[in-house]
Amino acid sequence: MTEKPSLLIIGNSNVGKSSITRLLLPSTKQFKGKTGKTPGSTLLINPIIQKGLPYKIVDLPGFGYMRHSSRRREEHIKKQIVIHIEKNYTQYFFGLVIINILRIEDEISKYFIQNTETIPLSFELIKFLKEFEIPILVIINKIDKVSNFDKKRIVNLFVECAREYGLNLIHIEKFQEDYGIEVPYLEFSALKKTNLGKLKQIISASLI
Ligand SMILES: Nc1nc2c(ncn2[C@@H]2O[C@H](COP(=O)(O)OP(=O)(O)O)[C@@H](O)[C@H]2O)c(=O)[nH]1
Ligand SMILES: [Mg+2]
Repeated sequence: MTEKPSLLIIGNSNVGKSSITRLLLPSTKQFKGKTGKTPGSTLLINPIIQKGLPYKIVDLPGFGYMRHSSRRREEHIKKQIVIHIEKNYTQYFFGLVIINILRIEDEISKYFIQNTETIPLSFELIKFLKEFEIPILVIINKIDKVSNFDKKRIVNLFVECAREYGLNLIHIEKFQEDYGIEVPYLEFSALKKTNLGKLKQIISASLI
């Protein structure tokens, strides 16, 4: 029997990884949302396997994942993520990079506007995953927390800034290529289940 392929769910702490995982599971009874927690500085990789779910879910912290952790610890975790992906990239059929819409402006301001030598960590992560040819979808989560006007403004800022780093982010509805320079994004709310049907459809389509 062949093993189930894995779905990667990756993003900083508090962006909604566990909430999104829960929405994808046929049964949420045993799921307490404890994946991706990293006690000490060891990256805990604990795939979720369920009957009726045709893939495993692996939840990993992003590249700059905690508000209260030291720079050193963050670097250490980042190294472990890199090693894990280098070793295991073939098991991943798809990756969801989760971003909190409320964090975008801060990140861009810190890493792009104030210091043009650095790269926003989300873009670094996306580029890293692209190198391994893991098809990815960027999920811009928590859109229920902003007005429609702000949503458009922030998403535009995100897309334009990504372009400065050679990343072509494109709305999922306009996305066509499987592998290319383009990376699709989906506006999402785990709270309101906005675009959940779309997300499930995209994941299923990439399983075949
Ligand atoms: N308003 C809102 N809150 C959300 C959304 N997704 C997650 N949250 C909340 O954000 C917090 C962190 O979510 P969680 O799934 O634990 O994030 P994780 O640390 O990435 O696993 C929780 O309080 C969630 O209820 C969303 O789409 N909208
Ligand atoms: Mg979590």
